[in-house]
Amino acid sequence: MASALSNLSEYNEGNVPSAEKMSFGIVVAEWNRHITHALLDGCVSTLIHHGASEDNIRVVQVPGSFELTAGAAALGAELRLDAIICLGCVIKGETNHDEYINHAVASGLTQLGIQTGKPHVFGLLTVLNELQALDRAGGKHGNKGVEAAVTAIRMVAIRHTLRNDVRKIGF
Ligand code: RBF
Repeated sequence: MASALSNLSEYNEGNVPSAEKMSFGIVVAEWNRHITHALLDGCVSTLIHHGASEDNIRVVQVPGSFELTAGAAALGAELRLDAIICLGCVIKGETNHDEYINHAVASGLTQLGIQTGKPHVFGLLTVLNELQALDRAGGKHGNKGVEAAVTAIRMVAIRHTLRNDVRKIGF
């Protein structure tokens, strides 16, 4: 298993563009709050570490992970944001609820990304138990909120680069 071999949150800082002029929305689920708020802390501190201003980060809380897509759509409709990051934690139980929620969020965020042309980052832990979640929310596998922040910054920078390239070419 790749994630057992490395802590993916130990990224190369030099490869991350400046987030100074970028704006971000973060939608965070309240279910498994002790996990999701650890993701949130990692995410916000990483955005700020890379130059984002607190004024350009808007956080919205939704009841559960299933509501992440609707929360992202509402946030994107109200504010001009460069990227939206969704954070949640779905823990497998005795039933298949986790599969329905996880698939709904994955496909909802994919659709929003395509419809809006803006990055919608999937920061949803889809774990078998609480320990796996803790390992990924500041534990031995790093903090997936940090990785979500880096992904958002990189995707916004890619869009900026593409836009500038197209202008230069003259399309
Ligand atoms: N939301 C989560 O974010 N994480 C969970 O682990 C989680 N487990 C759930 C288990 C069941 C059986 C149900 C019905 C809901 C669960 N939810 C969970 C809440 C879900 O994301 C959503 O908020 C509610 O279903 C209301 O739409």
